[in-house]
Amino acid sequence: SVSFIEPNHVSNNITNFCPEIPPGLQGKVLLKEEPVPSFSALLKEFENSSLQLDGRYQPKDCVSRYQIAIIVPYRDRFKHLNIFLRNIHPFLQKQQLDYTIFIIEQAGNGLFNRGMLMNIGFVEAMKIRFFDCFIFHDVDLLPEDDRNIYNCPKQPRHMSVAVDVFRYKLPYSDIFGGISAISAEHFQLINGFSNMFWGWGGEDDDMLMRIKMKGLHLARYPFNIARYTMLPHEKQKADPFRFEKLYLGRKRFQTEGLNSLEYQRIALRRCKLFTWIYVELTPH
Ligand code: NGS
Repeated sequence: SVSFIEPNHVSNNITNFCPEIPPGLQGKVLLKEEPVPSFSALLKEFENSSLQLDGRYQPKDCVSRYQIAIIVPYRDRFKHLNIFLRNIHPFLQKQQLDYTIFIIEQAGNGLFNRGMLMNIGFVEAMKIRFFDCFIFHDVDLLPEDDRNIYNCPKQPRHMSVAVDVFRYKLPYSDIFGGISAISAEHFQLINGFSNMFWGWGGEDDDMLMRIKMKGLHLARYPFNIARYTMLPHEKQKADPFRFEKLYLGRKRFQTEGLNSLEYQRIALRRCKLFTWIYVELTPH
C-alpha cells in the first residue's frame, strides 16, 4: 500500500520565486539527434552542468515554485535514452524548473506495462521526497519548442499535441498518449493508471476516462508550441484485449490502479543524469 507524503516546502519567506514564464525562451530549439553519443561521452557533455547526483536540477538564481518529477517508462531503448537525456536536460534547465528525471525500467522479456511503470514512478519518487506534479514522458519524444513549459498543470495536461510523424496533428481528439502532466493531488484522486494493460495500447485512453470520471478536464498547449519529434522505432504488438479492458475500466478504476499496485524493486541507483529504478512487475 502507498502512504503519501505531504508537501514539505512551506514557503512563507521565499521572495525570489522564479517567474511563471521563464525569461529568454526562443521558440524552436535545435535538437541533437545524431551522432548518438556513447554513455561516457554523454556524461562528459554534462561534466560542467549543475546537475545534482540523481538527475535533479534546481535553478541557481531563483527558487522554483514547484518540484517536478519526470517519469520515463523504459526498457531496451538505450539509443533513445541517450538522445532523450542529451536534449531534455538543457531544455528543462532553460525553463528554470526544479526537476528530477526517473527512469523506470521493466525487468525481463514479458509484455511491457507502461501504466504500471508510471504508477511505480509515482510511488518511488514520492518515497524519495514530495513532488508537486508528475510528467509521464515516453523516451522517444523530443520537444521542439522551448515555450512548451513543463510546469505543474492546474488540470491534467496532454503535452504531445503535435508530433512530426502524425504531421503535427492529433490522430484523434481524445488522445492522451505520449506525454502527460498531472498534479500529485489529481493523480491520487484518479487512482493513477490502470495496471491491467499489458502490451501496446489503451492505458492512456483508460487514464483519460479516469480523469473525466472525476470531473477533471483535459488541457493542452497550442499546436504551434506543443510540437515534438518522435525517434524512429518498430511498432509494438498491440494488446488484443485492450478494448475490453477499456470498457470494464469504468466500473473498476476506483479499486484498480495506484491502490492495487504490486511490484518488486530490484535496484535503485542515483546516477548523474537520472535516478534509475529497476522493477519486476507482478501480473494482475
Ligand atoms: C490508440 C491507442 C492508444 C495510443 C494511440 C496512438 O489507438 O493507446 O492509438 O498511438 N488506444 C488503443 O489501442 C485502445 S500511436 O499512434 O501514437 O502509437 O496512444
